[in-house]
Amino acid sequence: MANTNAQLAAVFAQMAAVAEILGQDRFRTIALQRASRVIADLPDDLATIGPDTKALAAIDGIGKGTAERIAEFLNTGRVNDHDELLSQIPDGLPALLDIPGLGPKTIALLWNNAGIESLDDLRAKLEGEQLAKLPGMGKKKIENLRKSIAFAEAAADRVSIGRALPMALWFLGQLRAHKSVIDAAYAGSLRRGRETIGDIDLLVSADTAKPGAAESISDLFVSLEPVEDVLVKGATKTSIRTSDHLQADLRIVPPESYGAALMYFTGSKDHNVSLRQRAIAMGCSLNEYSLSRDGKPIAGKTEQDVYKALDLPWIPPELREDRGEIRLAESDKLSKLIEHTDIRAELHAHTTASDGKWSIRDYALTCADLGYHTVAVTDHSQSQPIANGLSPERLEKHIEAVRAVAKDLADTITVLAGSEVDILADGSLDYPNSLLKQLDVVVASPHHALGQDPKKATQRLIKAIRNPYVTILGHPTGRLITRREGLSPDMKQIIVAAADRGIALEINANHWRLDLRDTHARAAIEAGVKLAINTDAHGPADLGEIIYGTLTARRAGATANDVVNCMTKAALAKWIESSRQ
Ligand code: DGT
Ligand code: CA
Ligand code: CA
Ligand code: ZN
Repeated sequence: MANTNAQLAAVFAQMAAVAEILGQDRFRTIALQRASRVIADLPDDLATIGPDTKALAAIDGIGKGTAERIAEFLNTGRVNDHDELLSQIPDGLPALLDIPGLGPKTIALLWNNAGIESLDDLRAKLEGEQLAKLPGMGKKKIENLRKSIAFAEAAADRVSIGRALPMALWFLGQLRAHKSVIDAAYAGSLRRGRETIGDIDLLVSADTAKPGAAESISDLFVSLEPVEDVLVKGATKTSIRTSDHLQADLRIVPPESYGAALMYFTGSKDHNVSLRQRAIAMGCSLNEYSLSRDGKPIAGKTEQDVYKALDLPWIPPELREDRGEIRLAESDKLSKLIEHTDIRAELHAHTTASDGKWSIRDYALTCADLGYHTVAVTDHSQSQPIANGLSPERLEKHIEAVRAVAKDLADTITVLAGSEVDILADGSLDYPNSLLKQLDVVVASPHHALGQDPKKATQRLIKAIRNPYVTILGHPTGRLITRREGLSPDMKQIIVAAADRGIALEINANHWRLDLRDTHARAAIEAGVKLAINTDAHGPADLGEIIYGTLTARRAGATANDVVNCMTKAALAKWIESSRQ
């Protein structure tokens, strides 16, 4: 299974949190947190290395103790120390760690001083006055906690696309290996590229008339290792839940219905309803088996066939939300959407100078290998001490280091000196203009005070946009999908300010962020504002997140022309220059 690393990273993170709740030695907590981060960032799957303590301890950043626990996990699926820690706190307490803004210290306080042992306890006590009297709690914090719980509950039954897509691809790989499977695909919200996914919809084409064929495919499906519960198992539909709480539906259809079924199960429901009405108006009927006239199927093998029979061009799944795409398709006005292979530049990434895991040079060379012509080095600014943000003095040295690499690699790739400058709570930037002036690219992003009220947040971001040296507004809301709501500025005003200044708004491609979100990106494009799609990479593996950014951009209807990262080298240089005032 491809997510052993993620599972182990979560185990270590939870050990760190529980140790902190228990008030254990701070160094133990820090070591466990570090182990969690190292494991999460490993390029190779630990399961492929196997439970060999020596080989594990040879990995950079993994000590003997961590190696032993990893081996234990690979052997038994559990870590003894983890169970031991959990046994010392009430069963309901770890769930509190999932509430955004609620950390181990506060949880310890709530447990020790207010007897809170579960989310239900917390919810009940939040109704009363008592919690506000605890040291460090206060009215404002209580109010934020209430909001966080509501947000976490609303998000609870959906997962990030970054979790669902790798799992879906893994399932498809297994299913395609079955001899009766002719074709297989994922459908549903995942295929439409939504930022969160309710469940994974898988579709298989097989000779369903052949006795036992469909049954043998569903037998294989339910026997796969990640499957924990089988919810439904029938002739054509099987539903399962994985051990990490993802739900997946598998449907098996004959080849002549594969296109119609793919269309139907890709949705969205509203898009389907509109298409069905169109079919009826044409004297036909449309369902998951086929498009039919007088009860006789006329199309169904491929999606293209069905759309064509409906007198429409094929509509990309990301647009199938019934937001006017059918009208555009009718008049042949669908534009060619951006593809991740159109990306030619990365303009937001971190190196070892702040909290990244690679050198300036490795970053640039990895991007050159991907065919990029330009990269910007944008390490954190001074107000981000946790991320090892650069003081003005360190930034000046860092600029020199970037310039040296740039000179060295001039024939290979253009390396620009930049910074991810923190937007402070009042909208001022974390470096003086005299320093920003020396940079080629300034990505200005909010990182803290993300609970600010919308009006303040709007003023804050507009003030940052108006700084004459800003090139890109980075992850504008600071949200973390299913974890943190982030700022809720008036996006219309932000877009007007960005258009006015000629800067780009970022779609941060990291699957936890996808910030700007699809609808805001669409509004930006309509206002003529350029988008930047950046991965915010901290190491080589992160560059792959670009797919989530381009999916979001496609949902916004973006073409390559809307995105600065798709410009030619010369055009990008010119645009960056023109974005300065
Ligand atoms: P999700 O799973 O909540 O992220 O969103 P979807 O869109 O994947 O929804 P899901 O899994 O319930 O169903 C997959 C697709 O199947 C959906 O996008 C459209 C189609 N579908 C499901 N139920 C209906 C229905 O009652 N009517 C129509 N027209 N289509 C449906
Ligand atoms: Ca679904
Ligand atoms: Ca479903
Ligand atoms: Zn960043």
